[in-house]
Amino acid sequence: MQETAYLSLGSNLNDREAHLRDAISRLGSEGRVAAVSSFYETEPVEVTTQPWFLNCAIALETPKTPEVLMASILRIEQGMGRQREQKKGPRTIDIDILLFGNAVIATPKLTVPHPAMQERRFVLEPLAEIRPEALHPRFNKTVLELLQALPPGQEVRRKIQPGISPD
Ligand code: PH2
Ligand code: MG
Ligand code: MG
Repeated sequence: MQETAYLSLGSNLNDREAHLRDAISRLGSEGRVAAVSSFYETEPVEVTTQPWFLNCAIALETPKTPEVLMASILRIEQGMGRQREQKKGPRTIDIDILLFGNAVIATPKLTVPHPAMQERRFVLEPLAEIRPEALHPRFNKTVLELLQALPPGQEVRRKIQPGISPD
């Protein structure tokens, strides 16, 4: 069985665009990359004293379970040289599972939907570009509704058309 997972990707070290492209290409081994948003220049939130991020969202159709996909994501992050020094600090690549079909998961290793996605413009804007009608199964709200409910703030600028077409 195939499910559609929505992932958020972010980088704020060195060649951020190359890191996003590399991660998207590696994620292609975990399923079919069905949509890729534009790349957005985004103000750092939570840990605000770090460089601006490049963020995007993708849709991945995958036969894997959420747990197996999460393990693959950790491997990809490690393979791309991610160091875990400061929590929420600068990173070559961060890949987060936002939604996985209608799954609601709360285990020590994995929380789906992503517990902070509803607060983050850098997540919701790219995701609304590719799938505004995707449903958040805990809140029963669409991604577009969550985006429209955000308070003002958190600068997010659409920057690069990735030019990656789904296959
Ligand atoms: N990721 C964080 C914390 N803050 N800010 C932006 N703009 N983009 C991110 O990807 C990001 C962040 C923790 O994962
Ligand atoms: Mg993250
Ligand atoms: Mg992460």
